[in-house]
Amino acid sequence: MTGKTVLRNARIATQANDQTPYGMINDGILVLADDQIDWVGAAADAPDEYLSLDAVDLEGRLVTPGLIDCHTHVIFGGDRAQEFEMRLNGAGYEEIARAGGGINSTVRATRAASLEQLIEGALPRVDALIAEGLTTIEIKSGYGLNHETELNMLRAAREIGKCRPITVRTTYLGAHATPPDYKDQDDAYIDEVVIPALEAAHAEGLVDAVDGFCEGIAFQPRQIARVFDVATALGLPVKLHAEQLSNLGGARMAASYGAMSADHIEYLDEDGVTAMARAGTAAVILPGAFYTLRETQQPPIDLLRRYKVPMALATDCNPGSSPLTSLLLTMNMACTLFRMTPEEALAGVTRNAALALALNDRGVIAPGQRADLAIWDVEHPAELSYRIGFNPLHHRIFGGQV
Ligand code: DI6
Ligand code: FE
Repeated sequence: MTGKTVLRNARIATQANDQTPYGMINDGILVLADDQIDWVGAAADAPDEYLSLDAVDLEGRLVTPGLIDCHTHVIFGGDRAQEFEMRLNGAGYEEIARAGGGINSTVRATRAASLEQLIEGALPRVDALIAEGLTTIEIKSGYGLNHETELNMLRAAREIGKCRPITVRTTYLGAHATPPDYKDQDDAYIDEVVIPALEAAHAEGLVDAVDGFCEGIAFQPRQIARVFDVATALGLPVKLHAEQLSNLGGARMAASYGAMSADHIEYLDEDGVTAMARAGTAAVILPGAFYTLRETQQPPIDLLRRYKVPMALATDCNPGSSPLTSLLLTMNMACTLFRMTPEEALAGVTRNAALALALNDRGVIAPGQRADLAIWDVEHPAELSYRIGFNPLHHRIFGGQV
């Protein structure tokens, strides 16, 4: 019985059954064996062999799965604080973009950064997320928009996974915007940069999934489909920024490729929701971008509930529309802005975030799952969504390591 860690006197939000809200087990025991969960249940049901082991007393603290941020752009050069200030002094978003600001200012700064600078710049953001119990993060490219820098962003993401105790899942987002060097030549950009860079990044083992931005100011569904065809041929799963500012039918198109998720989706209609439900495509709700852009169109939460589309929540951490590095604040925003329940919010950053990344070894607390856990100084899981700007993390366990 060596190599086992027993945690007792725990209140465990397993997210693994619907017999109790949150799959809650009060007075629970957790047994970890190496990097996996070996046993979980009520103390009263624990096998004698576990009760005789030395145990860590959690003194009634709440245990949840480690948090998962399933949609981020944490790697980028520079920042856009000055644009934020300019907008508050009256400048328009488009005016700033025409003056060479907006996403293109981030592209310039990202291209100018070395691999080391990209890593150094992202780590404080990643560390802020880790300090709140994050154990898995998805990181996108999409601010290079040329061959070399798109690959460098993905290399930086892989390096971050080596220098922090977290799992990093990379997503290739070459189809994020058309860069200035291809102004008004979207199709040529896709043919000459997006697709060849995807093939090269895949050959280097840098890509876990492929994403795109389907929007009037970005790419049309038919253009994204060309990228998804290549992804599918390479055996890579896809996901999509869809219906953020308008409804182009992006979610439906993504669902037709069996997409893991459709993200943002403020303008999604019932047609799109049913297509997602049929395809098993998760919804990724991003309240940070809604808040920052002062959007008023709400994502169709009731329809997603009615058709049982799993709802994940993520920061969308990026320098333009969501400079957000807190999953706890994201949960609070989802509750207050979208009337998601605290139970849905917690599932959104655990079980459903794992679904959105097609990771079936995490996101719930059950035997055989990874021992990625967050231990909180709170009594009830609703407290995680309720407080604003408060971090009650007590300990984080990654792969069984405290
Ligand atoms: N949707 C967004 O809100 C961000 N990207 C995307 O696809 C905006 C990115 C930026 O402004 O830098
Ligand atoms: Fe995004």
